[in-house]
Amino acid sequence: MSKNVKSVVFSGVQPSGNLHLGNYLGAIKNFVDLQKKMKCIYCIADLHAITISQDPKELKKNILDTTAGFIACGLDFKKSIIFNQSSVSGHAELAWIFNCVSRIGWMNRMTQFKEKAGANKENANVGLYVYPNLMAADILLYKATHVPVGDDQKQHLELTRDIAQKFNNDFNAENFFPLPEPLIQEKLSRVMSLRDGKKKMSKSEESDYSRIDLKDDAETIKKKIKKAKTDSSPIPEKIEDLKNRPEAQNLLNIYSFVTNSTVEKTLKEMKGKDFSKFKDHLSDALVSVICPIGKKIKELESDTANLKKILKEGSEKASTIAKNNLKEIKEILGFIQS
Ligand code: AQP
Repeated sequence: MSKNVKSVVFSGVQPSGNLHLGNYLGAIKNFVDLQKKMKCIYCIADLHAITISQDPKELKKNILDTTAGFIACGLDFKKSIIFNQSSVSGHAELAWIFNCVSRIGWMNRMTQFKEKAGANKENANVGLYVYPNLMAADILLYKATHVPVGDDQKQHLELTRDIAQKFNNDFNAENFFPLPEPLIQEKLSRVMSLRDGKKKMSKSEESDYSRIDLKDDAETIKKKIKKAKTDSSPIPEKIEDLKNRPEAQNLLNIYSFVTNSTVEKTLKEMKGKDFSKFKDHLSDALVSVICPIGKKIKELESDTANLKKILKEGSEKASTIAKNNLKEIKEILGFIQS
């Protein structure tokens, strides 16, 4: 990144259900750390959420709940811009422009579409297919330079860089869009499902027992961890011995991350123990990190007027930046602006 490019952080979370441990450890925790160092813009990605069928009443509630979740996790709406995506029309406008820059071949490589569309691809909505172009628009509308995301979004970030580069080349606009860099948690880039260590923890997974929600109370967390899938072997001594034990690896990763330790140290401490014993330690660690956040979310959710006010103020700030950048983009494209 050239020295005179101003650092801007952008990221978003879909209001497609309750925030969970994966969203927190993989993304939102990083959002909070970054706001101490850089200008940050965080959106509740409601336009992305409708790529999967949503009940309008439920969606409205989820947008406010996600806003409460952001703040409860430590985002400061005075310092960072927090808003919902659909209230800034520039996201949809730039996404259309990028639909005309991006290539079908690029879209066809996106693994998230393949996973989410499943076997019935022909019946998937077009929005789900071009989701990565909207994500590129979200980021580049603010000329963001850094994007904190979980490991699952890495491929979409690479596509964003391709789109930025192609736009700059096609329109002779050297360095107009920065090539944004992903900021991925090194120690824990992907939290896996508690039911299947090969699948990521996800809001839309049917079983509640597959994830820890940030609003889960202590009892629920303990119950979910107790039921979490493991295997019959005890905790090994060496990391190499976790190789074909994805569920064991996942629980040890989570424990090490939330206790600010490393997997090596955890193995030293826990080697030879049964998973049932280890799970008690894991539950205690999770309860101490998650329950205070859940309590705060519930408090914030009770004042919807306040949450709407926060989003309105954020949307106004985001719109000002978006409008200025879109003006430049339209000039580059040759549109007449009245
Ligand atoms: N399991 C995960 N581990 C690490 N990071 C994760 N993220 C999501 N799941 C994990 C990160 O959280 C941010 C917000 O994600 P999102 O809600 O916008 O979309 P998603 O990645 O599709 O998350 P879900 O929970 O799986 O939602 P649904 O089920 O609605 O699709 C992103 O930075 C993501 O990497």
